[in-house]
Amino acid sequence: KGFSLSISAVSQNDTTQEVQDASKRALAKKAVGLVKSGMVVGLGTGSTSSLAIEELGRLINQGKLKDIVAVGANYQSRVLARQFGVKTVDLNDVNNIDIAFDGADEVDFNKNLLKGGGAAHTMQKVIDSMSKECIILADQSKVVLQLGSTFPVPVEVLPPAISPVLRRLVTLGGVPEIRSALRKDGPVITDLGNMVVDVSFPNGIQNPAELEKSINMIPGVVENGIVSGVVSSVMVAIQDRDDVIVM
Ligand code: ABF
Repeated sequence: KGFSLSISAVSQNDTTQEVQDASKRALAKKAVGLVKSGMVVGLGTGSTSSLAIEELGRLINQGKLKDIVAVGANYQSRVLARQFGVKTVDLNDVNNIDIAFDGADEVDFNKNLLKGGGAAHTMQKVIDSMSKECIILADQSKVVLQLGSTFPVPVEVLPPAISPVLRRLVTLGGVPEIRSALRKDGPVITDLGNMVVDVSFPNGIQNPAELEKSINMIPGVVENGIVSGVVSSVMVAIQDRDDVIVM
């Protein structure tokens, strides 16, 4: 995640991981089967989206898909796209996106998402929300009854506004923690140059759409990881049955 350019799913050895990887790959293949020649494709981040990028490249290189251009949510997805032969353009060079593939940290049964584990949720939300069709790729461990059950809400914040934003997040019932970088003595800095605050809500998130708006109303907040009312369908890989369910 983050700035790593490797597809972490492919480098693991243990059997559980291999089964999980195989089901993620099957999911990616099924999703990319929805792409048609001439489409503008939005590329999300994370291990499952990375497999979708790889699969898209495979179909392009085999000549099964033609005239595809893609827009990537962050450096990771853009670099991977080039690596696998998918042509990328700047988001500002396209008027619309036909289909976008993205991952999530949590998905509820109303197709609301919690994103931002990879600190790329701001641009992911821009791409996902401008796509005619936004497809989320998830494994069954991501499906929850209520958002916030297993992950805090990531909030991207302008660094000079960090203290007032932290105070306002507390007034919303949150417990904020600045995300720090692994192997570095300092905060995570996003592709956009901002900090990330992970906010847990001990009383639960009853209304994701309302909380999404309330957090984004705080001056100094760039974007938060709740995504409501954007997703067209969620494709969930069911490992035990080697199957995919579409929500
Ligand atoms: C991104 O990648 C994020 O919003 C989410 O944090 C993560 C999901 O990654 P994975 O597919 O590896 O679980 O889409």
